[in-house]
Amino acid sequence: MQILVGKIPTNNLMTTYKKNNFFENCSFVKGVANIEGLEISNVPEIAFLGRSNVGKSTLLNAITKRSKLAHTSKTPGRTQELNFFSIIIDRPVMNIVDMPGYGFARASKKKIKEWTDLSKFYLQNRPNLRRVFLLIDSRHNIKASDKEIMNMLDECAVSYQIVLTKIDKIKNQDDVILKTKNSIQKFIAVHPEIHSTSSHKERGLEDLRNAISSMVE
Ligand SMILES: Nc1nc2c(ncn2[C@@H]2O[C@H](COP(=O)(O)OP(=O)(O)OP(=O)(O)O)[C@@H](O)[C@H]2O)c(=O)[nH]1
Ligand SMILES: [Mg+2]
Repeated sequence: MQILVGKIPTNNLMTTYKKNNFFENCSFVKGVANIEGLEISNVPEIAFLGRSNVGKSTLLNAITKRSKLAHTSKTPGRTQELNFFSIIIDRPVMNIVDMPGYGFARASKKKIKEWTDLSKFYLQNRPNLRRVFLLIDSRHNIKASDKEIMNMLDECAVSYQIVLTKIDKIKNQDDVILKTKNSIQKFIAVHPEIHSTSSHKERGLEDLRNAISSMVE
């Protein structure tokens, strides 16, 4: 599909993109429910990954300032496909993928296996995937299921970065950041800088926008 194909922009173009409200040019492209539905793309891509209900879809809406772009829900298991979004400024310049969450115990075993297999295949076979933003609920710290994913990303050398979410819910942000820093030390492909964000209170979003948009430079 042509919409997912484009060239990597130069720095000059990037400056133009920033002026043009980069993230506000984001639109939904398609939901992919199985491996056959994945299309090859050479557009720089980033993905939001994390446990169910951690706030992936809400964060996408917050960074794009589009409250209804991705569907969100109080109940875990809202995003059930790999949802592809594209930033188009004359042509596609970046893909953003909102992934289904893991660790959602109430879905059927069959559904969980389908999402896990699709997500794993996607993460392991995506040459244009520049970075995975791995979201961690700041109240819960990094859990065994997150570590499993981090080990897998390490093994297939996919660059990833931790984004703490819902920091409006915690009192001691510095403690949480320190604890998270300690827990990621033995991992390999993880970016050392940790983002801490609140979509609801619009905290940490500009830094995250900068980190994401730097992926196209
Ligand atoms: N307090 C607070 N709540 C948040 C924040 N971000 C998201 N939430 C809430 O967390 C819940 C889950 O948000 P979603 O964005 O749907 O989570 P998700 O990670 O996409 O979940 P799945 O699609 O099920 O994997 C919703 O009730 C959101 O309102 C935040 O910054 N602060
Ligand atoms: Mg979601």
